[in-house]
Amino acid sequence: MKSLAIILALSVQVALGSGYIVKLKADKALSSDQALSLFQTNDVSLNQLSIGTYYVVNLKEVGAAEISRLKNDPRVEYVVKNEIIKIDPMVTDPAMIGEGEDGINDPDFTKQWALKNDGKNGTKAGVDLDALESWNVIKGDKKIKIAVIDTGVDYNHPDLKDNMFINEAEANGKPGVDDDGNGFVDDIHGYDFANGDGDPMDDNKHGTHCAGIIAATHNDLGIRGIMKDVSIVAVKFLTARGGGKTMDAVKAIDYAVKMGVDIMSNSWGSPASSGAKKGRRGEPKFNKAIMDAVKRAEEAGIVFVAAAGNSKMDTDKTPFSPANIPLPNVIAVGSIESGGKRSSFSNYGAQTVHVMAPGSSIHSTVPGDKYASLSGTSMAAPYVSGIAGLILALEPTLTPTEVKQRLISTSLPQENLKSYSISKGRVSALRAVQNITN
Ligand SMILES: [Ca+2]
Ligand SMILES: [Ca+2]
Ligand SMILES: [Ca+2]
Repeated sequence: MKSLAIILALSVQVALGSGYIVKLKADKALSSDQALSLFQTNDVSLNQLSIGTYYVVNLKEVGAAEISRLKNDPRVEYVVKNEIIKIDPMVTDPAMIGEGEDGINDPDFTKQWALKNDGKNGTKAGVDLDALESWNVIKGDKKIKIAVIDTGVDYNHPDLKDNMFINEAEANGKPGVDDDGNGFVDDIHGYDFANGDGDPMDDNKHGTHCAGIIAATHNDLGIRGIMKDVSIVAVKFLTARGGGKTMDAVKAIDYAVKMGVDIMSNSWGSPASSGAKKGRRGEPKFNKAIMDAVKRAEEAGIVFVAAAGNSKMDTDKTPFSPANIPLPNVIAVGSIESGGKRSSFSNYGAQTVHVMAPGSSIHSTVPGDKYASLSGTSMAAPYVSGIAGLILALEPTLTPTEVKQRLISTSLPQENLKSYSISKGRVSALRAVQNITN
């Protein structure tokens, strides 16, 4: 089954290319005659989302004159590339092993320097999220829903299954039937927009790794998530190879809004300028379809956490999307390593990266009852999503802007990190939940 899914995903990408997204001004779809006259091809797909009506023109090459004709049509709001967005994780050496921790049974907890750094094996004691101390204040809440928007999640993983969101109407309903009437068939744990079905099983490993960072169960297996209690909604739009189409990302965000999540955790992205047409004044730097979707999340009061990217670049100069979309609910996360320095791969930005969190040699869950260490801002982002979850578990009425401000103002200032983010330091779960700002 798994190899079949991979082959299908690949063939779809090759056959369709990425094409163009055309957003209509009206919320109503065109008749088939109208659509044919507008697009002059039948190779289009309609997406009616809460944020409007979108068509994807599935042609690899659309000429400049054709784009211009579409843009100038009075029915069209905008035309943007349905570009492929990617993840960029880096596999590293096995995680360092430290001493055991009293009262903690998860055997690999000692590899989780991000939660408790004992200073062994070249790490620096105390460079961690103060997780143990924060759990004395709050351990999370099952009511907090976090969408992991990624390659899917292995919802059967023994260290994850207890913290997966369950859509009860679908879990107790009929296969092939949209039992809760939300427009998505059989979405028990979330949805798969890469393959268009209700099964967001992870066929990569990236999404399962991110989910474990937030939500691995505190038990006698493997590792611990930064939250003991939480509900993970698996929203897949990235394929087995870790790439995904812009339109599918938009659909994924729209679905997560519909499901009423509190936080979206986004460990993906691309340089923002690639979506813009070069040399044109007034052209948006960010893909407008993605911006619309994030704006919808903002209007729904949802925190949108995003990885700052792994290109060692200053995002004040080279913006990264979606992390640097200028909306108040967006939190851009850079990465630090276990010695307390910026991870060598991490993007940074004194004005555009909000906070820094552990992202190097992070041990977490991967599909098939396994664990692995990965590095990237992809790993730092879910730690911040989880801390945002702890904050909201304790203070559920905070707005996304307040959660973001809390994460920035309670970060521990660090001389060697001060030029890399607005926070000038690194996040601490304890300081965040106790609102310690000194
Ligand atoms: Ca459903
Ligand atoms: Ca069903
Ligand atoms: Ca565990």
